[in-house]
Amino acid sequence: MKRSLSGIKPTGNLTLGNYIGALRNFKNYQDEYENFIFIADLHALTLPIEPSFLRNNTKDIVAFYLAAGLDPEKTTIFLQSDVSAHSELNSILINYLYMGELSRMTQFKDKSQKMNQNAIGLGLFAYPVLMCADILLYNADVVPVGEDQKQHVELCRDLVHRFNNRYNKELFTMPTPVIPKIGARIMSLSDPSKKMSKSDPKGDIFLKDDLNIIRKKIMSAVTDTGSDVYYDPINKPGISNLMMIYAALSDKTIEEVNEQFKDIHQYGTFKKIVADKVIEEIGPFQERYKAIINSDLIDKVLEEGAKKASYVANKTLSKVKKTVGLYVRKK
Ligand code: AQP
Repeated sequence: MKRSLSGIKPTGNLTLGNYIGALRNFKNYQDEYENFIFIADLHALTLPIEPSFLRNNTKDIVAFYLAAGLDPEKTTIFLQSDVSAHSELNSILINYLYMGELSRMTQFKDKSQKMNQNAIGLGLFAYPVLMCADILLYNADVVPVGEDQKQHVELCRDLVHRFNNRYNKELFTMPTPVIPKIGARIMSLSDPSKKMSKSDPKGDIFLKDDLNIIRKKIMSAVTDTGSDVYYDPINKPGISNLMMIYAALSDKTIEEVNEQFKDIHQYGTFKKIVADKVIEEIGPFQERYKAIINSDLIDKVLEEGAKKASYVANKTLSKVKKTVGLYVRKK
């Protein structure tokens, strides 16, 4: 059976962008693939973060995974920091990616340019190396991600070529990024030129927002001049973003949504339909989350997940160590 691997980093409150671009799709892989889904908590340390915030976000993500329909019997749900092989493979792979290619990563450029240039952590720069370790430890065939993570998976593909060629063996499986056709890049509701992002929350809808707040945020989303509702991301970015949200949550294509709204000539009416759709989906999701977040299910799932993930990851790590010439004692 082929493997799928994905994760979310607990850097903030999860947004509707994370839900549509990632979380909502994860359960689709658990019947077809051997599914590994983790919480990328080591990645969350790449920017300064309050410890209690990180801990709470981590618990939240486990509860969100379960509320989104991930079944621990079918999907291995685990914490990155529970599987030490991630850090160990990172220490090896860091020698096989180059500073030039890491400095060209869009996410690094975006995040680092907002920072004091003398205080950019090495971890932020080397973020894609750890992400390669995450993917390659499980020999993942597919990596479901939103648009912004595609570049990192492509860098990982370069690393696989380089590593396998250097040692003349197919040690690592070539991963393929899987980007949702609809909703791979949900934009901010207050500035549709910017991605909705949990660590830079402007115009975000959070998955834990009160439903009334969600409605208010959608009703006051920035729109464009005019009153017709059609998809045109260049000239109507605000309306197009709301259409994208609606399409993703209705499992419809943009063409179908264009057709559905062609006779609506009032943004207010359109926004109300979008708000109803978001609430129809997020309302029951929040109820499931509330039933899980204070139960002992979270620790049980993580404990079981750590065992299963470590077993697979340690096997790969051992092969890599032998391949690069590290001495591995017979057991
Ligand atoms: N706005 C978005 N639209 C669609 N997909 C999105 N994703 C993130 N934002 C959107 C997808 O969510 C998954 C988890 O992302 P991550 O936690 O690994 O970090 P990220 O990609 O950097 O997401 P954020 O929310 O912007 O986090 P911060 O602010 O911490 O960097 C990924 O599959 C991502 O593509």
